[in-house]
Amino acid sequence: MPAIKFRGVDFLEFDKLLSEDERLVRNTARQFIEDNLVPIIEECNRAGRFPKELVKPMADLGFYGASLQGYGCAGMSNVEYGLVMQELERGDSGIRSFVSVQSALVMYPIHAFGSEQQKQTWLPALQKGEKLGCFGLTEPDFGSNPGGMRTRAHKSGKEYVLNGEKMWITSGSIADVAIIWAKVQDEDDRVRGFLVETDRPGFSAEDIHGKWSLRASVTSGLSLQDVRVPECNLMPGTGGLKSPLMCLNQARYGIAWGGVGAAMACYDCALQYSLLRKQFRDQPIASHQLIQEKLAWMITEISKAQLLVLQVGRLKDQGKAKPHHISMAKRNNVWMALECARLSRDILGANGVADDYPIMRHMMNLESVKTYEGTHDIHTLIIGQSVTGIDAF
Ligand code: TGC
Ligand code: FAD
Repeated sequence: MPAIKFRGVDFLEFDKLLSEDERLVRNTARQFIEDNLVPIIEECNRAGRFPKELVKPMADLGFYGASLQGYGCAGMSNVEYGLVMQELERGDSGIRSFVSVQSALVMYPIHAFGSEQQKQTWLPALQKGEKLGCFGLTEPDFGSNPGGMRTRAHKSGKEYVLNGEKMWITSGSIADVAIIWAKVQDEDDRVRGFLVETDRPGFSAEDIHGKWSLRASVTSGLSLQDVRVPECNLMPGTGGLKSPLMCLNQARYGIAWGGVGAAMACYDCALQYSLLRKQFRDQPIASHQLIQEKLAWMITEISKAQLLVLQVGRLKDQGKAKPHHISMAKRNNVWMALECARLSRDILGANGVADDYPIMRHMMNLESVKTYEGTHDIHTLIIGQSVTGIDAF
């Protein structure tokens, strides 16, 4: 079977809805992934290795904090940023995860809630990839319900002392700075965000091994035991659970675009394979109605998902996107991508389970993407709350 090379997916003339700048950004990211990630990703996935060598080249293309203004950031529109996320996840969800965390969960909160000194210290270095960050919200006993967190901070002179455990933290052990969400005892347990340099005494990060998903991404548990930070490490604009949830809006939006990328990769591979693979009377399997039904389902869902996330992106660019809009896009597009991965795997038969093709890797990755940043069911409840006004969590 000849090697299958991605050709792009555009059934409904979606490209015509994009501006020239948007297409340029998308094509640049697409070429980067084709040249730099595609040749190494299967080896990284097998070895459980994060391709750190791509950190700097991605910084040079302006991928980190791409939609932020100032501090060396690229100042892209939300649609342009989304198209970058789509292309990164077309390569691998783990790489998109890394960029999502660095951008939406580390640089965004510093930009939105940080002091001017914090912004000057961290944003240019994070943008250049000279420093890496992670986002610690989830705890061993509090995932969907982060409001229950046990991590606490209390004031001691001109310092805060932090204690707690964070779990399932992307980039945890490679980060220079961790955004740690903690309840502040001196403020009636109000949730606040702290910048914690990871070389501070009492801070440790241990990688989670044995993942069948996002193998090219680092995932760690964090432990904070009497970690002391100066009071200027508190992000002054944070206050309440709303602050970390605002960061999640940014990351969930990128994931919704990423789902389209992973689905495109699977669909295009399955389509090309079905035209090459022959069974019965020397006919390509694409000639069978049952194969065509799968392809028709996928191209329909991918086309709908493209339009959904573009509309959410346009609303976001106008400052009108609401959290429940983003929930709809994340929930639908990740589910759609996982279904496309399963159908595509089926079309490839036995070859579908081998890593000569990207499909099984995408399928395994998407199991995490369906769970993190709010599970599929939590997003169902967010949409349900929005339309009924009733909280069913
Ligand atoms: P609730 O009482 O509803 O809300 C508390 C306050 O927050 C406000 N709010 C939001 N604000 C901005 N954006 C949103 N999306 C918001 N959702 C709620 C809300 O209005 C309220 O404000 P105020 O002013 O009244 O205080 O909070 P709740 O405790 O009932 O929880 C609501 C729920 C379940 C939706 C929320 O907890 C939730 O989203 N849970 C899911 C947790 C989650 O997504 N965790 C993600 C961790 S990070 C991660 O997974 C990174 S993966 C990274 C990668 O590798 O890509
Ligand atoms: P739980 O909350 O225990 O949920 C288990 C099941 O119960 C789910 O099906 C859920 O939908 C369901 N459920 C829960 N509550 C309800 C309800 N009220 N009604 C109906 N069903 C419900 N977190 C971070 O903070 N930072 C990171 O960088 C990060 N990276 C991650 C990377 C990976 C690879 C993974 C897998 C996770 C990561 N997470 C991160 C954690 C992620 O956000 C959580 O896993 C997610 O929020 C779900 O929490 P949980 O796993 O504890 O599941």
